Amino acid sequence: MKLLVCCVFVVLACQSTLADWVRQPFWYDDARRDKVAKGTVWPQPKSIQTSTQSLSLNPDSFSFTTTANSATSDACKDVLDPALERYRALLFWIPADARVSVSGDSVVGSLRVSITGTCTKYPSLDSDESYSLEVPSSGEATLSAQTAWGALRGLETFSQLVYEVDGKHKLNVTTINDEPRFPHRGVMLDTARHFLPVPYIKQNLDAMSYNKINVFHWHIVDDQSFPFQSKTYPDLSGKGAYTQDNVYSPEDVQSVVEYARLRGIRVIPEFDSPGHMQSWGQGHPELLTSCSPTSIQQDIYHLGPANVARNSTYDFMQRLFQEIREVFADDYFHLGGDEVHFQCWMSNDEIQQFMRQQGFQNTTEGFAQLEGYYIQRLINVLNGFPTRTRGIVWQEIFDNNILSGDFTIDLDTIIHVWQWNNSNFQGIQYWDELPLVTAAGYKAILSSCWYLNFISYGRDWPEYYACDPHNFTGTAQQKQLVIGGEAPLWAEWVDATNVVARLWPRASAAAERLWSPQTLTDATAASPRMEEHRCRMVRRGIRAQPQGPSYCKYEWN
Ligand code: CP6
Repeated sequence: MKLLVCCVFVVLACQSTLADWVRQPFWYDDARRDKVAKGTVWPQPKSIQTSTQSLSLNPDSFSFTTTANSATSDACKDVLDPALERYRALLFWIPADARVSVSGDSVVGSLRVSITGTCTKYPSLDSDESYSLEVPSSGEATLSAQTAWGALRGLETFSQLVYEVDGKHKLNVTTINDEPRFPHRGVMLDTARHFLPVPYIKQNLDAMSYNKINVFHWHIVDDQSFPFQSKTYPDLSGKGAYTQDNVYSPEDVQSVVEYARLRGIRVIPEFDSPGHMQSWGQGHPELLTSCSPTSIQQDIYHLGPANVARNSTYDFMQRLFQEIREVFADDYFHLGGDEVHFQCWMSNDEIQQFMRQQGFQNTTEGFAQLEGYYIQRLINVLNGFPTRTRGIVWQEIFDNNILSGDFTIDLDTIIHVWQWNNSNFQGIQYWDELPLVTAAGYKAILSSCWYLNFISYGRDWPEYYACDPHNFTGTAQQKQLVIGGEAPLWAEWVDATNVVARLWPRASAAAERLWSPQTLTDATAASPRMEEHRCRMVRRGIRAQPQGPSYCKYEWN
């Protein structure tokens, strides 16, 4: 009897939750979603006025024109011209044989692009991405930006305004003034747990540009493999890659960096050390610390974190980083610094002796100081480069400094906050960490709440959408130091078969949080627009997964 009551209870409880999850939203019917979400923009612009008056585009005669200012300078054209070509293809997706003539309709004949500032070869943390866009009821549409990067964002918005009605490309009379809330809006891909072929990286760069994401954080190597092919140290990938087909040659990296640049995306390399370096040890065991057999062994080779006691380690890193700096071209370099286990260092005589020399105690605090010492020496390497280069480090480096009571890391280093606290992981909550990091004067980027490698049943993007990098107590000056965030996709359970669907459209939730006004928080209101955005990505060849029951005309493509 008890069992029966229990079963009935479980069945009822499950039914109600299932019903909640699967319940059709009010816009389930595609015709109704069309009414509320057609031609909507993701991420939502800062300011947008849309009229119900609709205009048509004529694929045969529509033109892009450029105003004779910076837009016609070589530096701007370098980025703008290929972008106009890409957006022409994205604008007119209705197949020629399904198009209906727009003669007699009010038509937007052209989009005039104007760039009023100067253009730089690469996007950077302080690039201006603002733009304004005007689609008037007659005459030509205009897009104005300070830089080519702003023009790219405006072109993306313009392309999203266009929707299909009965074989015609339509858009409404609209005025937009837009700029991002945060300058650092990233996605992190891990190509060490599984190799990701270059075409998949490029497809994700396309998707990033559809979401106005401007940073590709490339976690390129880790314990499991070293796919970066170095000219200086060929054994790193020669012995540390899964196979010699699974490597990124200098040309591969260069082509990814160029593909990203043309989309206004920075590529920030991460070469994680002194932990997570097992694969480096395959070709260069001398870089790593030998753990004594009695210590907790990190792997079958009995090698632990970098041997930070040897000058030769720093010389090696200096030469390798120099090569990396040249091929990646960004002003920032992610040094890692996460998850270092101190037991191996503790067990090694050379390290012990070095610590005594440095005056570090044989305690957790002492090892925290040792790691800080190592990272600061790498930052000194970056500081010595001909082109100014700054470091990004995972939060442990900052936490270690607090622990050891001794701030040794340069203040222009960015602290990357990734931890959280729950029953599965005991770290610091980001709203407790960000006040400390920013009070100490460091810039911060947030990832803790955007771990896309976690999956669960149902619609999970509203959770990502709810997270805000300014969700902590602090002064305006402290808030200012939080420059944005990144959605990381750790790849233990991700490879080329599932990377796109796992990332999109879930990363879009973080993209809107990082671009749009802070007051835009209602996920229910955003749902039809999200589904429209997902369907648009599918239409453009990005196989983004659905976010609940819905209809997308292009899902069979
Ligand atoms: N690899 C590296 C990882 C992780 C980190 N660094 C990680 C930790 C916890 C989770 C997922 C990923 N796999 N190098 C932490 C920054 Cl849940």
